[in-house]
Amino acid sequence: MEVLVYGAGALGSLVGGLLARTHEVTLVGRDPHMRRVREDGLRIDGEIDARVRPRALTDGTHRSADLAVVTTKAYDTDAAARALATGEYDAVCSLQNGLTEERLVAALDPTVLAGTASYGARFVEPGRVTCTGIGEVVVGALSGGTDPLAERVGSAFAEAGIETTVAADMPRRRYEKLAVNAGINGPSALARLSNGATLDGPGGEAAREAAREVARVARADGVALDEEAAVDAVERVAADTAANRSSMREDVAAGRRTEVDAIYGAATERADRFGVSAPTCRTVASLIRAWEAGAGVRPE
Ligand code: KPL
Repeated sequence: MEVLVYGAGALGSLVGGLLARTHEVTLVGRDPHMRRVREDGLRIDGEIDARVRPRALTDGTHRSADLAVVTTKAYDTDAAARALATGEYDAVCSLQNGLTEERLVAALDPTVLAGTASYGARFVEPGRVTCTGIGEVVVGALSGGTDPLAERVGSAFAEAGIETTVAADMPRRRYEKLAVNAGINGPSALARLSNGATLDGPGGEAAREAAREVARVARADGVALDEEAAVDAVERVAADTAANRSSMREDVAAGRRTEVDAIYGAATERADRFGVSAPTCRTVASLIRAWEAGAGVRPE
């Protein structure tokens, strides 16, 4: 299969690199990472050891492939969609944080599949990414049910040796992932703690409550996610990735913009839309946005 991976950050490089073991992969990202991949290939170390040679581009416009996988930061989704709209793809699959798929659907003709990825990835240096934890990629139809395209995409991931599930319940899984991100990312970034320590310490209360709020929003949106299941998911992911730093914790440590709007903004906007109260998500969002403003990385 020909695959274009749009967004060669840590996760995009890892997923693209793993796919490149079996498929024809084009990575789209920034220099100097892309230049190094072009010159010397991509090195994956940590839990997986591989050296692969995907194509590496800094411009993802006017391309075509069977599949485009979107792995940009959530706030770059519209830019990714604009670039992908100039090319031709049978399917587009998002592996991003936040509920970004609707934005892709609004901008693109090809079928947009929902996806989640729980592999741990850390960008080490240009041309090198570390797999910090074997997780799973889950793909499926955005509105749930079965879809032959999702089966095809799932087979392509599995052929490349990626742990893959093709799921018929993506609406629930997307909200569960949002609950996990709302539970772990903000509290871990504010407390400057690893995922495990965040849940185990005093911040664990806010983490669990944020997850419960997302579950209530999901139910108001007609998606069956109960509060206990959302809290279980947060606890499970925090335990599985105990030593890892969440992406928001990494963003704050590096003085970068965060995905606060895609995670907490999505949760609180939907809470408002459905008349559900989400005070914890709102407070965490406000504190992270205050940090962004103070650090000069908050967009106008
Ligand atoms: O997706 C994540 C992130 O860091 O962005 C995990 C590790 C699941 C924590 O929310």
